[in-house]
Amino acid sequence: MIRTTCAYCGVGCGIAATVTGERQVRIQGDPDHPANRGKLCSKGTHLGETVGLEGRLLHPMIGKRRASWDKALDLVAKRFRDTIAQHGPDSVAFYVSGQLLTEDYYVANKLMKGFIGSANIDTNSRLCMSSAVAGHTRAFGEDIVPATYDDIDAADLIVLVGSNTAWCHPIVYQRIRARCDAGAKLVVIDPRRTETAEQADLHLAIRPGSDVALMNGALAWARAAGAVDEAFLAASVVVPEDFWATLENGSDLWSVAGTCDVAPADLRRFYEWFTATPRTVTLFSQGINQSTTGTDQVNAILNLHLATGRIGKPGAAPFSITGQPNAMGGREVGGLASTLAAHMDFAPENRARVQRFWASPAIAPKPGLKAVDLFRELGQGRIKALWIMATNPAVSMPDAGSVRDALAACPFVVVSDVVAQTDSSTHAHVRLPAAAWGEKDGTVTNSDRTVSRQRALFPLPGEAKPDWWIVKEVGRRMGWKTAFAYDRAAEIWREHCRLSAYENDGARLFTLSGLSSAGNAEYEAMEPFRWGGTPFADGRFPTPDGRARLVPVAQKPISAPLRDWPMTLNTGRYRDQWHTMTRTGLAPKLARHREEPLVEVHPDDAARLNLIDGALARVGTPQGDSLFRVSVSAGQRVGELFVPIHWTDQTARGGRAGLLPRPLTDPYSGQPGFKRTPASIAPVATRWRGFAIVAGAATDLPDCLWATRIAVPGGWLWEMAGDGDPVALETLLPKGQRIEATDPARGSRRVAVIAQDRLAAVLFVTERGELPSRDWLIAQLSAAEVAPTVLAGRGPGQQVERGAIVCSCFDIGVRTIVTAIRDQHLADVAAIGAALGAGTNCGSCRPALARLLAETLEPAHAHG
Ligand SMILES: Nc1nc2c(c(=O)[nH]1)N[C@H]1C(S)=C(S)[C@@H](COP(=O)(O)OP(=O)(O)OC[C@H]3O[C@@H](n4cnc5c(=O)[nH]c(N)nc54)[C@H](O)[C@@H]3O)O[C@H]1N2
Ligand SMILES: Nc1nc2c(c(=O)[nH]1)N[C@H]1C(S)=C(S)[C@@H](COP(=O)(O)OP(=O)(O)OC[C@H]3O[C@@H](n4cnc5c(=O)[nH]c(N)nc54)[C@H](O)[C@@H]3O)O[C@H]1N2
Ligand code: SF4
Ligand SMILES: [Mo]
Repeated sequence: MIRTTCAYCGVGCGIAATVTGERQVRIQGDPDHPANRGKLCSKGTHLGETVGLEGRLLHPMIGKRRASWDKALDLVAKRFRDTIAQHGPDSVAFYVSGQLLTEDYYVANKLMKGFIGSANIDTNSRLCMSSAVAGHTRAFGEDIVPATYDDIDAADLIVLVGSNTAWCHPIVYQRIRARCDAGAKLVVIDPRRTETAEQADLHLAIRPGSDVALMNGALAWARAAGAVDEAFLAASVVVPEDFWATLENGSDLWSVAGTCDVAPADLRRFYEWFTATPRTVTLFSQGINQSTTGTDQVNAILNLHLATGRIGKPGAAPFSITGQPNAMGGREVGGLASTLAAHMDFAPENRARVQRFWASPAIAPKPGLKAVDLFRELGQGRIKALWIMATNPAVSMPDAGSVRDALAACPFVVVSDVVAQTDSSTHAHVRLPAAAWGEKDGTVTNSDRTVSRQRALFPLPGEAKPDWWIVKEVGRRMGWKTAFAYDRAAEIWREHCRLSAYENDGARLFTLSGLSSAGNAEYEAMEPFRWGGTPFADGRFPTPDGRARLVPVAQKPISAPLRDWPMTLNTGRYRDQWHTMTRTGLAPKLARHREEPLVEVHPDDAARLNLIDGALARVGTPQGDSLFRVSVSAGQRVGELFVPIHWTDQTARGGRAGLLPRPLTDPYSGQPGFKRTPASIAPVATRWRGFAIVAGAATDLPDCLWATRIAVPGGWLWEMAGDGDPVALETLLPKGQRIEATDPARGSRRVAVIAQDRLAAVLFVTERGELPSRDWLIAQLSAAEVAPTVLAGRGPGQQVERGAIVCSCFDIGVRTIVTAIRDQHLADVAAIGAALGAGTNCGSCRPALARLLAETLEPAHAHG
């Protein structure tokens, strides 16, 4: 058994992994890890399905040709060196990721900022939590997350702002639920009625972008009610002269209710609960951060906690929960273009100190380009060599179409990735094979400052190498042999710890001073630990005067809908997929919760705009457009759309959320506003729809209007629709014996391909007819012989229709659950678990089960 940390989100769950074969592993939660105490969500539970080598990049590639490591590394070093010699250090850039380990991140940051001498290294964390970083720095003087998960266990009121925690941080959510079961109240502030919101004591479906008004109103209310902690303010906080005047303006209940578009009674309930509950934890993520006013929104939350003294005490804290597994490690090494290293900025004394420590020839003189600016300059030809590591900007950047154009035009693009083909690596001149989760070895820091080890489970496959190794090799080949002479991750870790403590008299709270002497064996055996204790418990903050700052922030006017773009587009995540699906997309168990990218739209809008549930629609913005399948949902506000971010050119035609958002950013953090883009939506007519199930490796996308691909046991399921001739779908079918049936009256065609006596593929297409359930046909891929009824799409006897998968651990579908609730009179989630098993393993589906119960038992009050 090997103890490691989950590959995915910032909860940072510990995993106990047992390798059971070549590239096979049994995954269990680590009962001794403080973040999860043995639990795992659906994504962590099914990590074992993602460790195969299908689709991996296993060799360095120059263009389309395999190259030796020596050739590839020499080329990268030479092109960067030459570009710098000709155009200066700011003509090159790295774009890195919160999915790198701390050791990888440290080496990349050191190479760019200390040796190349530019700060043009930014990270996808810019898109993720840079507004939190900027907000913390404005309020506390340093980017410190004051909360820990233990605070959840001690809270009496938990406020989730802009966070779909039940889907995106499921194990934190389970901790929240446990606390609610013990009596704490849960308030969810989100324009959508998410599964998180459905279970809340109070859901405020606010107008998007109105969070500052909401928080300022809460503080004004608390102040009027005498809940401001005057003693704490006097001792520990600087209150600017205009602070209260700015705050009070427009902050009465009725004005806020109008701005936020919520019922005054609901708002009042929140304000009263907040005022009355000293032990309040406010967790926030992308609904707050990903906004052109994200930093102000963060500070509005921090103001609320500072002014009421709800910080540095158990159960009382603002809590920025991080998305990626090592977003926090990236902050610690200083991997953002706007930070230098180890929680130091670009002040002259910091630059001198870091340069001294690195004994480096150069030190970045000023902050570098933030992601959106970086890709803009790339497009304008000012960045001439770019190295992308562990991120997929051609999908995940706003206005991704322009990012693709910029990548295509850049003279030299290097991509380090674990998979061979991504929408970004299509544009790479050099692709470098990185070690993946299960092979890499180092440390990550989760949302609550707990540092854990990720450990290798398997030997490195093919020629894959750890990211730190790749970067240090390039550093050495650029001429800095001793500075990049690392042999193992532990050496880098020790250097990182030493830098955090270097000339640190306590002015920087981030320090790992005790750990810099850890030997290799100690590093190997390192237990999870949290740095920073309970920050601010002594009422002191890392500012020159030791006091925090209240930051006056005012609600910006929210623009009225535009004539041509009357809708507001929101983007975000699905429960069982991770970002661009390069890894979760491999797991059949995770694929069937949401099989296709849906655009969620309110029933009133659907009726007005002729959008039909299950049909296709085109979502457009000034940046681009893409098709989505319509899902009519009362959980949306009128005038607002929601689409998921996960589908790419590798997995779908259509469903491309990244093409749509504007590249507009917050002025302090540079974080793009992904959640609020003026958009339009219109129905798209198709002549036919169909699906294919194909055994074996994934094939290229067929040429039709709509096609999405998901993994199923033994192969792939394609869902398709189009207006042309479905003959283009033939490209999906392998060679073999064919049986076929057509029904001209319904415009239907059914094909099965048999190879070596087994089912190799089926294709079902229809213009006016029905399509059979996919489940039985998928199961036939694994059958020893081909069923005679294969073209009927069903076996003999009664078919059990599962419907969309709700419980991915036990493959239990919505129809099975609803039938059981009705027939067996199940009254609660536990009863469903006892009857079907659903929800008894990872628990990620328990919010969905609760909703199905409510809908089935009280259809009149059903939620969409
Ligand atoms: N399943 C899954 N989990 C993940 C990830 C994943 O890809 N899949 N990614 C991880 C990463 S990197 C991240 S950053 C986190 C993100 O985790 P979350 O932040 O929870 O996820 P999102 O779906 O991006 O957005 C959160 C919510 O913000 C709401 N929102 C939009 N606009 C506003 C607004 O103006 N005000 C308020 N109050 N709310 C608003 C949206 O409706 C949405 O429900 O998830 C992590 N966990
Ligand atoms: N519209 C919209 N866009 C968004 C968001 C949104 O809410 N809405 N959210 C934003 C946020 S918060 C985030 S965090 C980003 C995420 O967006 P990305 O970072 O672009 O998404 P990933 O799919 O996680 O990309 C990680 C890449 O690294 C590879 N990889 C995995 N592990 C390793 C490794 O160890 N080494 C190397 N070298 N490569 C590895 C994967 O195969 C994959 O190609 O998306 C952002 N974009
Ligand atoms: S909550 Fe789920 S995805 Fe996040 S770290 Fe834990 S198991 Fe992994
Ligand atoms: Mo993120």
